[in-house]
Amino acid sequence: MKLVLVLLLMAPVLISCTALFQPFDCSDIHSRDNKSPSGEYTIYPIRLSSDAKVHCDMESAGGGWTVIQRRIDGSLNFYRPWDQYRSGFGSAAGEYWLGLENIHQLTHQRNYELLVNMEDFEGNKAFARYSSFSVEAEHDGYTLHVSGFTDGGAGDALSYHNGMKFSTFDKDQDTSLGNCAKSNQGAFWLKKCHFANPNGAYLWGADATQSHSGDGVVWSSWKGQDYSLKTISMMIRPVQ
Ligand SMILES: [Ca+2]
Repeated sequence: MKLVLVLLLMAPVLISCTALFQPFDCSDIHSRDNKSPSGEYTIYPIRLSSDAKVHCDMESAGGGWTVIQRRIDGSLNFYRPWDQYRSGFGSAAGEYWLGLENIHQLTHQRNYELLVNMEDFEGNKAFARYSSFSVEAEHDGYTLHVSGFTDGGAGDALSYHNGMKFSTFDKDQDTSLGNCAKSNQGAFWLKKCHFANPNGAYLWGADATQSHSGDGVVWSSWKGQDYSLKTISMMIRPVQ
């Protein structure tokens, strides 16, 4: 009887402890319970002030990855203006972009590695991994820093973009005379213009006519500029 009473008295404490768990990223969720499945979780990248729904990949290379960008079926239009790339769009259950501000907040507070998983329409899979990934603040144009490439068959299409500011069709911060985001239907750390266009138009595989070169969901070091991938996701995890 006494035990029951003690348990009853402790219940609110136990419940509040559970409620107070506010993971910074998916690695916190994975560290707390390494049997947590891949799926949708809530994280708190700007500490307690705001939350974000994300997909956590708990399987790739040991798990604990926070997915910052996800294309799986072409159901979501990624051709969007600056304010949406800044705040994020889509749904963690499907396709989404986490948002530059959240990505900056995460990578500003911890040191991250980056994994890019991708798949073509023939069922082939490949990845590219980078030992260091961070994004500067908005007043620095959300400049990308990426280095330490490891090849998982996809090749290195991202190092070219290192040091670039982020561009959307309504905010041209690329180094081309034209507007790369407009001419390639994308939004990315565009240069002159790109070797990778993960936020490009969903164009369903190979384009034999090459009439939309570079406009698709492109990772050129794997499939070239005229192949639009079936899936691609960019995910980050803290490094020790
Ligand atoms: Ca330009």
